[in-house]
Order: sequence, then structure tokens, then C-alpha cells
Amino acid sequence: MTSTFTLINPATAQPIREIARADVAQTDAAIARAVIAQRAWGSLAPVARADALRAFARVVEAHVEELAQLEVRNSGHPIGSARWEASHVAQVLNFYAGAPERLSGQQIPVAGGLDVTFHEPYGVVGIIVPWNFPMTIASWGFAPALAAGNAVVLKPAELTPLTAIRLGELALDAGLPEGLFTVITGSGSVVGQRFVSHPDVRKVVFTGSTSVGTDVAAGCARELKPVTLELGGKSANIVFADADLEKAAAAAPGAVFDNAGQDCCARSRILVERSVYDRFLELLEPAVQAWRVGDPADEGTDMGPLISASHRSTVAGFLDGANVAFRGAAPEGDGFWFAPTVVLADRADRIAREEVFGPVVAVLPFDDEADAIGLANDTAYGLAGSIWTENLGRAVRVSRGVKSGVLSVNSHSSVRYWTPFGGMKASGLGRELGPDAAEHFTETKNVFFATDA
Ligand code: TXE
Repeated sequence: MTSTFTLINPATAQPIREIARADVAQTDAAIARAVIAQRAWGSLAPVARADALRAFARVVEAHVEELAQLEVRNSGHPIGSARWEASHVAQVLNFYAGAPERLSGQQIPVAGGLDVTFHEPYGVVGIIVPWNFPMTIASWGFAPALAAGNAVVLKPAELTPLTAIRLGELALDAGLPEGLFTVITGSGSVVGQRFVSHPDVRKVVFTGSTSVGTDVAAGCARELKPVTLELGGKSANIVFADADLEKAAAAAPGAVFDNAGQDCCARSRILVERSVYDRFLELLEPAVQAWRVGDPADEGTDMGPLISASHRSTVAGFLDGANVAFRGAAPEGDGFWFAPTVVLADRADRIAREEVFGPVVAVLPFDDEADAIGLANDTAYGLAGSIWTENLGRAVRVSRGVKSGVLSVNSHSSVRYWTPFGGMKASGLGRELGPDAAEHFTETKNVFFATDA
């Protein structure tokens, strides 16, 4: 029996639409169709798969505005960000459209014959997507998985399925075969768990909370199924006294308040060398005040609302007893608004250790380079981070010393589809994007051909 769930526009708190909640039988039926579609897709000429993905990219490009508007309504993303995200999906598809013809194996010298390796697709790949970046995170899984010859079943988050549903339709419009890329809406405990337990889903890609990711990995282990995990973060933005402080302070709000802080890469701890701590806070305050929170449909908006009422209460709970230094502004009234907030924290404080996933940043002082590295690493997580310094040797030493998968020096960039992305420690397992992502959706087969007469 199919039930539904109601989507809410986070900027207005008004209902948008009812969405079907798939059950196990419907999930199994989609997986069965994917198995059939994959057989044909996997045996296509590489150039044919490449052409099909380029056609998909072109159709997405032609629908950037529609996809962006859907994301504004469903997720509250500012329109400028939502357009970037929709274009990014097309770029990711175009990039991995180059992969089918580049999935070269090796020829290994063996006496008496010819030894070669092949990159075989897994078959059906299950992708479980969170609500914070519904389109982009989906594409990081489905584009390289399809390029490598797999079929994909994809479950968007319950709160934000609209752009994924539309991408599934656009794939069909672009000519991708029926059943090859199926978007299944439903709950994580039913549809997501079925991806984990179903024997025909041969790899799972999960992005979400560390606790659910750990369960997903345990379930995949029982099935001996590979899994890629992109989980939480508590990334450090390290500002040394020798940095360009004006530039570091001006960039800091974007690094943590982008997408209302609902970003696994959010630099939610700012670590500042003690000798410039006061000066940095003086520079940070006007930058936070200038961060524009408001209607996501407005071109000038930097940050929209939080995703839901319950998430807003969770974020607000982090401010209980916190030493708030200053806050930006946010609209009043309906919608799940939350003003950007800067907190002065001690190392043991909850706000300095747990992922808030909201527009709240903890600022902490440090004493020297060794202390900065130690403090940056004093977390269960290890996803992203930034280092601000004008000293090249220090930039190299600290970037090698911080245990995170994605770091940037004198900038906050984390995601470029042609460079690898992923976390260490409790932030994940495996890497997405970059030149090798399509290969991660294959397993290596070695074949020896005897040539002795
Ligand atoms: O994540 P969940 P939620 C963190 C962030 C956030 C918290 C909770 O702190 O406040 O997690 O978010 C599916 N088997 N991050 O509840 O539950 C679920 O349907 C299989 C950080 O949204 O992990 C959704 O599609 N799948 C993170 C997806 O997993 C299951 C991004 C993520 O849901 C499942 C998101 C199950 N048993 C949240 N249970 C980041 N750092 O980027 C749920 N799902």
C-alpha cells in the first residue's frame, strides 16, 4: 500500500505537494527493471554511453531555470545558488560522459600469454541522498555510475525530492532507456534499507548523518557490498596571525553560512591565532552583518531559511548556554528562519565539537602552529578545512598535518567536479568526483589468454 508525505516550502511553511512513499514491493520492482536495463546499457559501445550522457547533460542544461526554481521552493536555496547547482549537474554529466572511452584496463607482462584487466560495472547501484544539496549530491553518484555501465536506483531525502524526480524524467526525455535511472521516493528505513539488503544492488552510495551512514555500512558489510559514505563534518577555518586578515574575515561568513550552514563542508569552527583574535572578531562582525538572509527567490539573497521547523529547533538548541558574540539579521514570520550566529567557545563545549548543520559558527583561539593542527584534529570528523597564512612553508605543513579529505589554502573552495571529494575519520569512506570516480563504480577483472601453441 502506498502512502504519501507532504512537502513544505521552508521559506513560507506552506505545503507544496504530496509525494508517494514507495514500499518494499515497489522498490524491488524498480530494482528488477534496473537489472534488465543494465544488461543492455553495460554492453553498449562506450561511445554510445558517452553520447547518451551528453544528451542527458544537454536536456538538463535546457532546464536549469526550472530545476533551480524547484529547488528554491522545495529546499529554500537562494536562486543564485540553485542555478549554480542545476548547471553543476549538467557539468558533472558532461565530465563523466568522457569516462566510458577512458575506462582503460592494464596489460600486465606474463610469460606464455597476454594478461589484461577490464573495469566491469557492478550492475545496479543504489544512491541515498540527503536534503541539503538534493541535485548536486545526486549527480555525483548517478553520473559516474551510469558512465561506468551501471543502472542506478536513487532515493532522494523525504524533505527534498522534487529536483531528483524531475531529473529522472529528464533522463527519459533525453533518451536514456526506461529503468536505467529510477528515482524512488520514500523513507530511508524502507527504500534506503532495501538498497542495502537487496542482493541485486551491488554498490551503495550514501550521503547523510554519521549515525545512519554507520548502519548503512554495517548492512552493506553483511551483504559484502561496497559502500561510499559522505557523512558529517566539523571543519576548521584556521587563521594565522600572518594571514591577510581582511580577506580571511570577509570570506568567513560564506564558508559557514552558505546554504544556512547545512553543508557537510561548513567551516563551523574558526580557529584564530591568539595575537590577532580580537582584531579578527572586529573584522568578522561587519562581514556577518552584511550577510543577507531573506527570500530565496530574491536575486540578492545570500542565505534562505533552514530546511524544517524541527531542524530549526535542533539548531536553536545548540545556543542554550552558548556565549554569543554577535548575530546577523533574519526575517520574522513564517518560514524556518535563523539568524547567522557567532559564538565564542571553549574547546570542550558542545558547540565546538558537534555538527550543528545550521548558521552557527564557534570561534576559538590557538597559540601556535602545533596547537592549531592539534585543535583542528580534535574532532571525530575530517571532511574539509581552510588555512589562511602568507607563509608558504606553513601552508604546506598545516595542510599535510590536518586530517581532512578536502582542504583549501587562502580560500574556502571544496567542491570541483574534476577533483576528488570526501572525508577522513567519521566524515566518510571513499571518494567521489575527480578523475577516478567512474572507476570506483567498477570492479577489476583480470583475464589471462594463453598464447602457447
Ligand atoms: O540525515 P539522515 P537527516 C546530518 C546533519 C543533520 C542530521 C540529520 O547534522 O541535521 O544529519 O539529517 C536516508 N537506511 N547530515 O535526518 O537520516 C534518508 O531518507 C538507509 C549531515 O536528513 O542520515 C535520507 O535520504 N537510508 C550530512 C538520507 O538517508 C536511510 C547531510 C540521509 O538521512 C536510513 C545530511 C536507513 N536506515 C544530514 N535512514 C552532511 N554532512 O552532508 C535514513 N536514510
